[in-house]
Amino acid sequence: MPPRRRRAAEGPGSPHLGELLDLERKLGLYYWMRLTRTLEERLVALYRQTKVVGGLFRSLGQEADAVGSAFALERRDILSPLIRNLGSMLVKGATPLEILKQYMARGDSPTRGRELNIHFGDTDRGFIGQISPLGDMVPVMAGVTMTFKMRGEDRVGLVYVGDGATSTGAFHEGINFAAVQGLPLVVIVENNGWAYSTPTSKQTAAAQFVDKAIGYGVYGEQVDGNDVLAVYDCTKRAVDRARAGEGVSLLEFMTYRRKGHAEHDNQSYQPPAEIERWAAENDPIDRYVRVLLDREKVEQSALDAIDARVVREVDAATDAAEASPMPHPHDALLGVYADPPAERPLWYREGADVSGLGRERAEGWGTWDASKQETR
Ligand SMILES: Cc1ncc(C[n+]2csc(CCOP(=O)(O)OP(=O)(O)O)c2C)c(N)n1
Repeated sequence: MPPRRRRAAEGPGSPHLGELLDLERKLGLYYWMRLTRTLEERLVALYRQTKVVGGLFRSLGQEADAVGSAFALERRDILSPLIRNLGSMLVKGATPLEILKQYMARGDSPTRGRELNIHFGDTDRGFIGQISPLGDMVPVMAGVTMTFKMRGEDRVGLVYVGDGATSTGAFHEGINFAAVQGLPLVVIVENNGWAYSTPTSKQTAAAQFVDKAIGYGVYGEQVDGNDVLAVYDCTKRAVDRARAGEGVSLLEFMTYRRKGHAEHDNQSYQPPAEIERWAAENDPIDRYVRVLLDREKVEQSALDAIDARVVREVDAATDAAEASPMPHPHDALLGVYADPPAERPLWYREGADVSGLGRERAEGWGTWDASKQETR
């Protein structure tokens, strides 16, 4: 089956699932995109104050891709995010406070300062902890969705890969296996033009990533990744197909990485005019604001109220994160050795009071209650 390129190819009979969303959900999409951007901007300020430990990864210009796709999932579905999918994790229930504590390596962050940035997961909320090796989460998600199929669970998996990750063996093995097994998996290739300093033209000889769907025998679709309603529409269709037992989809989101690989990268290899053009003409939030104001007839004051709410939430989370403690050195041992020890403690543990730590997970972590969330 030839991959579909864009919405127009569907014909008049096919409704646009994004446009069909009610206004509350459309405003929800705006909230999540604005929250993603504001939270990342706050992290940049903290990074410059040397309060962030390790690297800082931006998704500037890719907020629609992350938010619109995660929005197409149900609570019971599982997604596997990457460093540019902060928005996906927020939609799935990760909180700004957790993100800030992670980036600042605080002792009561989800990983207790033992991992950094957005490298953490919670299967209860439906996002898996990410790892750095590119493409490796595709076979992992093939395994996750295989369990859904074997147990007869009505659940779908979604995995993100960058254009660079498509060049790995793991990507190929994972998507091929999932395709052959007919697993309920959506594979999203975020084509943002660059993989570190490698442009897409040096990544693949294929004209477009969506063409790879033909080789794997799966459904494929390419979409404007900076149009949040189109992203939702395309992802929802793939999710519905997966849920209906129609197997794997490969979706290519056309977007652009407006910042360097991470905050330390000065992007000297990216043509400045290219970055400026995407910022001026194709910012996903600017574009969506125009849709809400002009087509949906939303009042500017309604958007201002969402912006103010986002700033309040990020301010409160920043204060709480800054007030939280750095990890206790003994935390590094928690969950590594049996407690109480089966053997006499190692010399450096003797006399150490780790009893107060008690739990493998930090206080409040893993106790998130989906039913109490206001939005989504
Ligand atoms: C197998 C593997 N090779 C190399 C790297 C180093 N590396 C980390 S991110 C990155 C670029 C990723 O580009 P892409 O997959 O397009 O995602 P993007 O950063 O553009 O979102 C590279 C080469 C890695 N993490 N794993």
